[in-house]
Amino acid sequence: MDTKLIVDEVRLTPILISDPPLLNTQGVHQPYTPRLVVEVVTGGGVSGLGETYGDGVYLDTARRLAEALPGCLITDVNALFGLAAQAADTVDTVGADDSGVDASGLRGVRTADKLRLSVVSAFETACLDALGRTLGLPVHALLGGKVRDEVEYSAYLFHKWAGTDDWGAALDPAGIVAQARRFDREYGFRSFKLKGGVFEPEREIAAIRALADAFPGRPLRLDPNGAWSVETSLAVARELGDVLEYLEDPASGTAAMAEIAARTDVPLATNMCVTTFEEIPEAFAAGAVRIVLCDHHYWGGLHRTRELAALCRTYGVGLSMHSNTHLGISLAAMTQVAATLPGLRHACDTHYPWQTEDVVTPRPVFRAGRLAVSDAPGLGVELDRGALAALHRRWLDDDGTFRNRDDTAAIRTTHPTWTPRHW
Ligand code: GKR
Ligand code: MG
Repeated sequence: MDTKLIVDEVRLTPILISDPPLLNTQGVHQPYTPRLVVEVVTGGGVSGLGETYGDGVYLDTARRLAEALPGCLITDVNALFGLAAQAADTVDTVGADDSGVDASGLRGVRTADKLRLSVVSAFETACLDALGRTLGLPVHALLGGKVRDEVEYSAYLFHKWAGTDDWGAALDPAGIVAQARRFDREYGFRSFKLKGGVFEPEREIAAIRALADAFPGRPLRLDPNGAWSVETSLAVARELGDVLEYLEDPASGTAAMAEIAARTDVPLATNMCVTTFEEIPEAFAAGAVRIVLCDHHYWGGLHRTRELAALCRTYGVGLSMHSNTHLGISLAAMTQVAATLPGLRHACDTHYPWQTEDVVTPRPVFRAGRLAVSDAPGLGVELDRGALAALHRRWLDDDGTFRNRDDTAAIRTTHPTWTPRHW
């Protein structure tokens, strides 16, 4: 066996990255959010990179998987699912199967399965990066080849508090338009997504109207993460039907989404009610969504993203991408897989511009809202070991306050009686 294709060592580096005080239905982003950097090192001394959620429950499973991987082939990414299942059996996934919304992702209920898939995704990405570097091929070539040279991303607008960042507060429609103007000026994004469910719907409708006036004809999306009732969602759809590209997760659950879809022409998108293959049959049969927002982390990696894309094509459902707070390794993985997907008609989400710190160098640069698809070997990003060490040092020095993302705890440090709202 060629040792160049064999895993020699796996390095896991949990880090804390700074994050601005962005508001959502769960509260506010903490000043630091956990991520995990995975390095798979081959017998040939090549190192491949992956990135995923860094909360404690992910770390526990990742540690067991990292122990199991040496000796395995980097080509054998399908085996990761079995190895991860065995690894997960040995860890305590308490908190992984609660019935609430996932505090580290607002992506529907967190289950032990989704948690495991999110861990696998980083190992799969790292194996593909290592394989690409070994063979001198970009990851997109390992996925069948790119069908486009650039991937379009959308600006991700948030109501926010003033923080240590240089964006200032954005708490009303004028603040949201100012934020959008900066995204337009500095990144050239064409589409705008507003995170909703923060203020009463009237204020968020006014923000979208203000965006439509400021950027006539541009694609606009509003995503309240399921905070509205069916009737509220329909009222918002009536108000904004002429300007919305789509409404994202207006209400919670497939049944509510299906009822809304049956009563409005505004397309519905989701990253909350279709988050696993098991959820697809019911949602597609009910016509609950017109666009699925894939996230390679919780769908289980880049190959699974392509499997989801094939299903969506088969059923005439659109596909785009969801994102959470992430760094340049994940952005490179998103771009590589998006480059291989035919029929990607909606700009992908990314939180990346909100992140001032990164572990890759140089930082990716958006031009006209797009990222060029790298043809360099692997993911096409280089690890900045100094930055990685500094962000890991922050994680080591943390007393535990920020090692698990908890937006509700964060908002309660300022508003002790705050509870999630529904309209
Ligand atoms: O970062 O606050 C946030 C978002 O609300 C994120 O947690 C969601 O997962 O961006 C996400 C979404 O589209 O639902
Ligand atoms: Mg969403």
